[in-house]
Amino acid sequence: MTKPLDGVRIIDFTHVQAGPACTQLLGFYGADVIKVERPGSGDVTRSQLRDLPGADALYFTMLNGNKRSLTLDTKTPEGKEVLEAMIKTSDVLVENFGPGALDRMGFSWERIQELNPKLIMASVKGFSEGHSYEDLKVYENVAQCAGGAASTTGFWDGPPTVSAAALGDSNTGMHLAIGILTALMQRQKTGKGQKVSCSMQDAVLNLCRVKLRDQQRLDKIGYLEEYPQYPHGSFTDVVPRGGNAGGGGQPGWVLKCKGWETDPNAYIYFTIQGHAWEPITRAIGKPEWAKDPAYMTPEARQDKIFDIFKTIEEVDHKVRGKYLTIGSPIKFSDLEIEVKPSPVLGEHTDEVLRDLGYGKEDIARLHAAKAV
Ligand code: CAO
Repeated sequence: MTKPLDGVRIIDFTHVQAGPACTQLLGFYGADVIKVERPGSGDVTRSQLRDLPGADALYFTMLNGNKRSLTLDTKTPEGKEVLEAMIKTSDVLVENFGPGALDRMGFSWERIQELNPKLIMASVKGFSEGHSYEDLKVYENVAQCAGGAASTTGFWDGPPTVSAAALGDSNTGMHLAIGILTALMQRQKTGKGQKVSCSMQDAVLNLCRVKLRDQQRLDKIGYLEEYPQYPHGSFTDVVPRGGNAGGGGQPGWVLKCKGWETDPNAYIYFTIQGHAWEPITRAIGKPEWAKDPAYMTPEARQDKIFDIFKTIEEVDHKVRGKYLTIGSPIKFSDLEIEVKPSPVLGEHTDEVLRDLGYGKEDIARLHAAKAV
């Protein structure tokens, strides 16, 4: 079956999570993703948090399916020569090295354009170009703090809290994938490649749009009526942590279900939408609240919201071998996505070199020079 990205060749110069999440997605959709890793060691996640001795860790396998693996030391002259050949014959180069690493390797954006003006170069960095922190290396949780997610997550009497969702890593990778696809579309019109970059801070901030909305409302009126702090608590000049509050027009909270004393996940997220109020009052045995002006509207209920939630909680609710991974979160009506396993380190080195036109002797020479 023809895949949408068939024929798109991607040099996958990524590691850890933010970059690999992006390129795996493009691999799901048919791109030929060639993961370039340092000989001998490879992506650090191959050996991080191993659950099977000698086998690539789940951290690696779950982010590097649908790729081929080439080992290449791009700091050796021979390795540079192979990378140059790849740049000349590829459509996209994706990287998430520390700032400046690619330039130090000898592959600045200017040099890449000389080698292949049609190439799209896509990068993830912690902070965007021109930012005072642009030179910093960044991991997930730093981005969650810098992008406003951590300070607005958690409970008001506790510290800022990071999310279990990879808002800094995989989220940035997803943003970058959109950027790459957009640049491929533009290239169809202009014939030219371009540089696409997404900072982890910006990608987190993009998901914290409503918190920025709240900050501006707070600056103006001094309170946020949908937060648990209203009307009894107090506000400072920054958006507070709202616990599990809905954050929109409908109040919501995490409520205990039957068995919560022993099951850490016996909880349900409960949202009271306006039109659902009347049936809720019947279900919780408080039909008189349906028409009571003190409970009828979200505004009237806000100062009693925790008593209401308490009433609801009293109600009863009900080697490697195979590994579990997550396929494409995006579904298509005309595309069947085949999820393939991640490659072992260097599995496709000779195959990729042959694709580039290297003969037997040349391949032997590169192995002897420890460039691959
Ligand atoms: N051949 C030769 N050298 C290679 C190589 C290869 N195949 N692959 C990597 N290297 C080199 C790089 O060129 C770099 O060399 P310098 O000495 O010139 O800097 C060196 O390996 C280290 O690369 P790095 O800075 O990317 O790695 P690190 O472990 O020190 O930092 C990370 C990791 C993630 C903090 C950093 O890469 C980073 O900030 N990336 C951008 C933001 C990002 O993506 N963060 C999310 C990571 S997921 O949580």
